[in-house]
Amino acid sequence: MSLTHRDVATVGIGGPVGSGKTSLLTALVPELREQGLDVGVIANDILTQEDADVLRERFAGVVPEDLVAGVETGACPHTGIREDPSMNLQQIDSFLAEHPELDLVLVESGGDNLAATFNPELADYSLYVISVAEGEDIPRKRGPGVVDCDLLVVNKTDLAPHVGVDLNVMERDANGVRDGPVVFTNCKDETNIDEVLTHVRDGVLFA
Ligand SMILES: Nc1nc2c(ncn2[C@@H]2O[C@H](COP(=O)(O)OP(=O)(O)OP(=O)(O)O)[C@@H](O)[C@H]2O)c(=O)[nH]1
Ligand SMILES: [Mg+2]
Repeated sequence: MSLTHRDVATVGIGGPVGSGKTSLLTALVPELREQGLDVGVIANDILTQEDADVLRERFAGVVPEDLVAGVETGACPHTGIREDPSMNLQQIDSFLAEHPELDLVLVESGGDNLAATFNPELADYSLYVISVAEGEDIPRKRGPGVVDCDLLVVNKTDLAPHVGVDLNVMERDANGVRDGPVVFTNCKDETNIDEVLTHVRDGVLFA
């Protein structure tokens, strides 16, 4: 397996289906570009290029088209980021062959359950995105994604009043099951995206 991805910093973004991983990328990437960083993006999907197509369109004029790629992982989405990340590593190698100037590659995992974590060969820094709409109790369930990631993102805070979720309880529980940082975001109006950005920059680029 090639290890040329070690020449570029990598960030993994995991989390359950629909929690807001692609939306978070949509908010983060233009900010990273504005800060002068050359960024590539990989979207893992089970059987389609759906997220990659969406992101390529959203990043038109911001990220070169050939630096947004889809990886189709097949039936078991966490295999492609954990047990056998070779498809993702090959994609990073392809990026670097054409764009050796790359500073950072962000890898979105296909939506999965609470167990998906990134192989350290693939991600130097990992984010796990859950949403308040999945229920207040998600942090308490101690899924490895929630517990072991470098940064836990609790997204869709705007929906909390509509789904009967107390954000203070989620914050207390999240901090109770993990030592690392937790950021509450709303990707719709970009609340606290700057905080996520600071954690990513500190965690992976200035580590
Ligand atoms: N209200 C609200 N909706 C959000 C927020 N973030 C994302 N969404 C919506 O939630 C839906 C799913 O968002 P995505 O970003 O596609 O989620 P994902 O985790 O990438 O989904 P998969 O890749 O399919 O697992 C979309 O309709 C988004 O517009 C948020 O902060 N607030
Ligand atoms: Mg997505």
